[in-house]
Amino acid sequence: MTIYQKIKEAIAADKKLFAVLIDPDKCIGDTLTQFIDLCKKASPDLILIGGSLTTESTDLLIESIKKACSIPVVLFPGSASQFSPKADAMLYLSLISGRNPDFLIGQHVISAPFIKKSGIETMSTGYMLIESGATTSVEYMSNTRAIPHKKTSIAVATAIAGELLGNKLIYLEAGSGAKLPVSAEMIQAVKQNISIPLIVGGGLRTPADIQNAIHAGADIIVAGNILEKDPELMVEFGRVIKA
Ligand code: 1GP
Repeated sequence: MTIYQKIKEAIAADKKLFAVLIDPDKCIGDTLTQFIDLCKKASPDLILIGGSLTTESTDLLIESIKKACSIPVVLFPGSASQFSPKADAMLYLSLISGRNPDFLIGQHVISAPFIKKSGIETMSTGYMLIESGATTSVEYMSNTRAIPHKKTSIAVATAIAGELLGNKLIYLEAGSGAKLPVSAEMIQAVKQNISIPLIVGGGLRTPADIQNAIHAGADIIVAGNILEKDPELMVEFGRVIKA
C-alpha cells in the first residue's frame, strides 16, 4: 500500500495524522538520536525531511532514521538538491501561492529524471505559503509573496485551483517558526472547499495550537521548530492528535 493510500485510509477512518519535520542541518549526532528515541515514544505517522536551505546530506540522515525506526520517511524538499532515493515517498511540492516559475515547475524539471529512475512514490502537493507576521525562510528563499493572513478567499481559490490541477494534497504553510500559525478560519474555509487531504504546519507551538488546527479541519499536522527547542513536546503533541 502506498503512503498516500494510508493517508486516505486514515482520514476515511476519521483519524488525524502527525508529521514531525526534521531539518537535516539541525538534527545530527546526539540530537538525532534523542529525536528518534522520542519518535519511538510519540509514534508520529510520518517523518518529513527537508528545509528551505540545507547543506547536510539527506541520504545519510534518512539512512540513520531508517536503521533506527520504521516510521515512514517522506521528503519535504526545499529544492531539487534535497532529493534522496532513500526516502519512502516525497511531497512533490508546487508553490501555488507564489508566482515564481522555478518553484512551480523549474525545480521539478531538474529533479524529475532522478525521481523517475528511483521509483519513489510522489505525492503532488499544492504548497501554499500564508503570511505569518514576519518574513519566513521559505518566503525569502522562494522569492515569492505569501497569501495575506486574513485573505481567506484568496487561499480558498488557490486551494481549489491546486486540486483542479491534479494535486493530491494541499499544504497550508505559515513557515517554519512562524509568529502566527494559519488561522482556524482559513483552515476551515479551505477544508470545506477541497476534497483532498489538508496538511497544516508552521508556528504550531502548543497543544492548543494543534487542537485549533485539528478542529478547523486539518488532516495532517506538521511540527518542526518547536520540537527542536523542546523535543519532549512531541509525545504530548502525538497524544493530542491521536485523541
Ligand atoms: C515548516 O510547516 C513546517 O515547513 C513546520 O513548521 O517548524 O514552525 O513547526 P514549524
